[in-house]
Amino acid sequence: MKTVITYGTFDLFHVGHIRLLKRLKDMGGKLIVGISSDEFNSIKGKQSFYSYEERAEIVLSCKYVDQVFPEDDWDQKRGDILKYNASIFAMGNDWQGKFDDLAKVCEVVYLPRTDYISTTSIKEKLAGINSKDLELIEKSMHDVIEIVQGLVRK
Ligand code: C2G
Repeated sequence: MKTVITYGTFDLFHVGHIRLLKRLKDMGGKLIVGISSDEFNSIKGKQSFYSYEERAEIVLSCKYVDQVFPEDDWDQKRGDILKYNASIFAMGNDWQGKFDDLAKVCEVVYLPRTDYISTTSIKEKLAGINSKDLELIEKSMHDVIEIVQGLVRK
């Protein structure tokens, strides 16, 4: 039985997350997951729909997951690996190469992502708008604000 450790926000839990967690569970037998805290998400530039507590409860309810804990910063992984005696650190391959330094303390594995789904794409579909259109709208709004402010100053 090997302990596998992974990290993520896991917001709007979807099949991409589940398929990764299943593969990780199959790799070692025991799977522990660092769930990004709301504060750490801010550092990552992410605004999750669900709170840390809700995301942790959802991921822990997944049959492939044995334990969850908070991920509060980029630099805790090495300590966590030693603390939980993890043999394998694994992430989806959108992180390919980013954590190779952890090979000093455990095996590092990157697995193929499930390509067609992401939390961002879910949010965009539900909002009925894509990120490019949203950027255009936001830029137009900033332009209008500048024009109005110019008029007010005259
Ligand atoms: N993932 C996946 N397939 C998807 C979406 C995500 O395999 N369609 C994987 C990611 O590669 C990651 C994990 O699911 O390994 C969690 O993804 P996110 O919740 O987006 O987490 P992220 O923002 O990548 O945070 O310190 C590491 C960070 O906390 C990772």
